[in-house]
Amino acid sequence: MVYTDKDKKYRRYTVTSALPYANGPVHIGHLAGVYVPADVYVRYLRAQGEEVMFIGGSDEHGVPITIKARKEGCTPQDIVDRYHKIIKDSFAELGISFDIYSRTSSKEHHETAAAYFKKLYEEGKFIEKVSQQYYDEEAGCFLADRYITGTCPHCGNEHAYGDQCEACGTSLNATDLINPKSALSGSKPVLKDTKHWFLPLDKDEPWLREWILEGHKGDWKTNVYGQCKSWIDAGLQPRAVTRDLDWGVKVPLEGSDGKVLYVWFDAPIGYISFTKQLKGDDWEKWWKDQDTKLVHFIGKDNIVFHCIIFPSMLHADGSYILPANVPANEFLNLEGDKISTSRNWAVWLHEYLKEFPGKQDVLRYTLCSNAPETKDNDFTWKDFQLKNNSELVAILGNFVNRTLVLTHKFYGGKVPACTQAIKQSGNQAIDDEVVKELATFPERIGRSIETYRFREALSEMMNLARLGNKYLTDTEPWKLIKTDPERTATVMNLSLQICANLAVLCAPFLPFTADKMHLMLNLPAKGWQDAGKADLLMEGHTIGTPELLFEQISDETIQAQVDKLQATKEQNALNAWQPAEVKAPVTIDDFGKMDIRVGTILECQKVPKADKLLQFKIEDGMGTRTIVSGIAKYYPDPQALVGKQVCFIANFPPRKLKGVESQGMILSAEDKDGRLVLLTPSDIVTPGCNVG
Ligand code: B3M
Ligand code: ZN
Repeated sequence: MVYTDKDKKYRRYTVTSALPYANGPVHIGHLAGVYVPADVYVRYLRAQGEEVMFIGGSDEHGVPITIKARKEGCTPQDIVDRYHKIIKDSFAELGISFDIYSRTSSKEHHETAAAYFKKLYEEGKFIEKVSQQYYDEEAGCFLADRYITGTCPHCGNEHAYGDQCEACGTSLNATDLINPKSALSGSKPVLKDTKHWFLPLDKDEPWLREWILEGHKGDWKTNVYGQCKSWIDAGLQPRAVTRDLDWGVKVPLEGSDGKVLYVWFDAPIGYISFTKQLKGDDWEKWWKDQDTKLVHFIGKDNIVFHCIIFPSMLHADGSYILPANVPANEFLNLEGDKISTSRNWAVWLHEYLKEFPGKQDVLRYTLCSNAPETKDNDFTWKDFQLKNNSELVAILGNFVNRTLVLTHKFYGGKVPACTQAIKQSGNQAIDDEVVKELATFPERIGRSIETYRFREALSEMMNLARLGNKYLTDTEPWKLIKTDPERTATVMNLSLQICANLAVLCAPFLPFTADKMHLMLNLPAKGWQDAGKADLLMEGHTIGTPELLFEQISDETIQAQVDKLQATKEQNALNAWQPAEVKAPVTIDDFGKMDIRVGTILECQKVPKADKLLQFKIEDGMGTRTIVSGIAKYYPDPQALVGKQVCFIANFPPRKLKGVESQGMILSAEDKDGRLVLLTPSDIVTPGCNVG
C-alpha cells in the first residue's frame, strides 16, 4: 500500500520508459536519466504489493537508423537487429526489470500503430495538407531532413542539414537552405508536392492548458512543467505525423506508397502495442481504466512528445487515460563533457558490464545518487570510486559484514535473544532509539520514491546503514560481550534486524545486493510493509555465511577508464581535424622572392640551455650554413638526422637564437596527430639546388 495514495485511487500502475533508438548501445546517460529511476520505482511498487506493468522496448524507426545503415552499407533491419539485442541483453544484466522489452519493428507493433492512425484518420482527427518537399530525381525519393545539406542562411555553414544547422544551432526548414544538395546522390533536389497528415495540436491548447498547467501545477517536476508551459504559451502548431520514407510503419491509406508514420507518432504507440503483446486480451485496463496510474520515465529532450504530442494522440482517440506523471530527468555529462554517441564520449553499459563483472549495483548506486533529477549533472570515474569505496564498502558493506561475522563468532550463526525489556520500552535509551528510528525508514524511503526523488530515497536508505554502523560503534559489542553478555545479545539481535530491514529496503536500488543479503541472512522474502520492525529475524534463526558485499575499487582500475576516455578524446580530435583555411592569394612574384634550396644535414645537436632548439649544420652547395629550428621536441635523437636532405629558405636575414646565428629556415609539416615531418626531396639531389 503506497503512502501517497492513502485513499487508494489507483489499482494498478502502467510504467513506461523511453524506447531507446536501436542505432547504438545504451550509455550511463540513458541509465541515469531514465532506466535506473524507472526500475527503482517499479521494484518499490512491486514490494508494496501493487500491480505493476513495466514496459520497455527498442525504437527502431527514424532517419538516424537509415543513415547509419547507409554508412555501413547494410539494411536498417541489420542495424536494429544488432543493437536491439545489445540493448535488451545489457538492460537485463543490469537488472532493469521490464515486464516486456519489445521492439517497434515487430509485426504486432506495425499493426497496432497503423490501426491507431487509421482510426484517427477515419474519425477525421487529422488535417490533410499538400506541401512542397525536396525530391531527389536521381535516387527517386523524397528527402527527409537529414538527407538534405546546404548552406545555412544564418551563418554560412555549408554543411547544414534540412532540419538544423549544427554550427549555429538554428533549426531550419529544408527550403531555407542555400544551394541544397541531396545527401543520397549529391544532386540538386527539386521541390515536389507531397501530401501529409497533421495532428491539430493548436486545437488541443485549451484542454492541454487545463490538464497540465492547471491540473499538474503542483505534482509535475518544475523542469517538466516549465517546458510544457513554454511550449503551450508559444502557441502549438499542427504537427505532421507522416513522412516520405520507406523505413517505418507504412501509412495504411490508398495511394500512400512511400509514406510512413512519423517516428514520434509510432514510437509512443509502442507502449500500447507492447502491452497487447504482454497482456493479450487483458491489455485495455492498463491503458483505459481511470484507476490505472500511467507514468512515463524519459529524458528532458522527450518532454514535449510525452506531455503534449502523445497525450494529444490519446485524447484524439478518446478512450485512453493520460499520464499521471512524467518525471523527466535532465542530462548526465561525462567527465565535464556532454555524452555523445557520435563522438563515442560515453560509458557504454555493455562495456561496463564486461569491465566490471558483478558490479551492477555499484553503477546503479552511483547513477541513482548523482542522477540529474533537477539539473544536468556530471559522472566522473573518481566519484564512482568514491561512492563505492567510502559509501558502499565503508558504510553498508562494513556494517553488514561486522554484524554477521560477530554473530558467527559469538553465537554460532544463530540470532541471539533480545531481552524483553527492549520489546517493552528499552532498558537502554540507545537501543530504544534504534528501534524507534528503524520504524520510520520504510515510509521515509517510500515517500521519496513515490514522489520521484530517488537520490533522496537512496540517501535515506543509506541513513539506515549509518544508523546500524553508529549503533555498533557506540555499543562496541566486541568489548561488551566480556562484561554484559545479555545486553550484547540484544545489541547483536537489533543489528541483525537492521541488516534484515536493509535487505528489504535496499532492494529497489541494489537488487543484486539485496539478493545476497537475503541469502546471507537466510531471510525469507519480505514485503515493504514488513520492514521497519525489529523482529524480521526470530531468536534462534540460523543465518548464512557472510561474504563481502562490495570490494574496494583501486586507483589503477579508475585510471584505466580515465585513460580510455583520454584516448577517445585524442581520436576525436584526429577525426575532427580539418586542414587550415588557405591563406590570402599571393602572386608568382611574391613566391619568386623566396629562395628555397635543398641542403644536406652534416651535424645536428641541441642548442645548450634551450629545450626547444636544434642547431643544424647544412651543406648548401655554397659551403655550409647554420640553421636553428624550434623542433627539438620532435627529434629526441638529433644525430639520427645527420645525412638527411632538407628543404630550407636560404634568403631569410640571419638572426641570433640563444646566442647562435641562424641563416635560414628549415621547412617541415606538422601532422594532425602532432608529428612533425621535415620536408625532404623524394630523391637525393645536389645540395644547393633550387626548389620551385
Ligand atoms: N527513441 C529516444 C530518444 O529520443 C526516443 C524515445 C521514444 S519513446 C516513445 O532519445
Ligand atoms: Zn548556421
